[in-house]
Amino acid sequence: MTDRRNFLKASLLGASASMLAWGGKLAAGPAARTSSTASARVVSTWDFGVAANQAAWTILGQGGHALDAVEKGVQVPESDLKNHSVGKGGYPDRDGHVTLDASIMDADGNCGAVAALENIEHPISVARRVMERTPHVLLVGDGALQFALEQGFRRQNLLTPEAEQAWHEWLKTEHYQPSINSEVRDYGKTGGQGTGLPGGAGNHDTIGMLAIDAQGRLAGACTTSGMAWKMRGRVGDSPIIGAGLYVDGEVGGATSTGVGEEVIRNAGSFLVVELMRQGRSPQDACKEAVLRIVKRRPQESKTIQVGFLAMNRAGEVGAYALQRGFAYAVCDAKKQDGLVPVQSVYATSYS
Ligand code: SD4
Repeated sequence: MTDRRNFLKASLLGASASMLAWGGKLAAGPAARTSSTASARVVSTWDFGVAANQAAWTILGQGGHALDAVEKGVQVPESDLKNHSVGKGGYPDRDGHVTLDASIMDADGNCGAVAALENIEHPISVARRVMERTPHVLLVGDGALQFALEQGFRRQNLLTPEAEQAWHEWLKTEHYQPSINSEVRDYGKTGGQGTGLPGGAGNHDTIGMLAIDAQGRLAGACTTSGMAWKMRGRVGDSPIIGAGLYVDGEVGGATSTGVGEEVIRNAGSFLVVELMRQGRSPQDACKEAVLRIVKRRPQESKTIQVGFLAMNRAGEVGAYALQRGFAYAVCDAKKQDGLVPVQSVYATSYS
């Protein structure tokens, strides 16, 4: 109960909110679960995860499957034109193409992903079709688009006038510098930079979501348009199973956000899950994975953001980041709009 009270406090995101992991176990262990939704929970990255979680909860709250919940949840930012780089409305690569990466995974090792997919609003749903209707795990580029169209997805232009204008601004400098916490630039009070500089603020967003349903089934999803102004053909961590997302029903799940190259280098989400398998708490496991990035790239790690979010099979949640300003959203039967600030290696505030 103490943990629960601490969480509720933290979720208010007041100036003094302590940066806690949500350590409360769910009502019943996986073996003893009933179909009560008291044992369901969904978590996701960044402030915009709150709305995504609530969409996921429309499924979890009715005893639905975690896999359906994460797919439905992350479709919210994929369709949000204000979110400049998950799905539609995302900022393009340096040649003006909006290219999307997404992955989805369940507790039994079933997974599917798409990378560098263009002109489809919901890459997460295409990823799920790859998982369920092909013998493969990852489809990329034109092949992914061809598959999506065959599956009945509608082809559409994802480059909004606003994103196109931002791209033209960027072309004036063509400076590629991922900016820290651009994900929350529109949420200035919680750590966004909001500088509006070309090549600076607003050049990456990702949502990673993990859910456990009333029957103790875990699933995860991750979707993004990756780093804005990236090279054509660049693929980040989000569609790479083990990097941007990993789920193992015996242990738990993990997902990541930030500069994907550093996550791929360390097989980040797989590492977090393996550390939890060895007995680490979700928070400790995320911290260790972040510290690996620092160890490998001590200088660069000061200038970029990477955050991990994890949930074990008991429903305990933890996260850790390189820089301040990362937060995760939590939704369960008791509270639908939790938002928890995350501890970081570096204390510099980028707000
Ligand atoms: C990528 N990890 O493509 C993604 C970007 C991201 O928050 O997470 N931004 O590297």
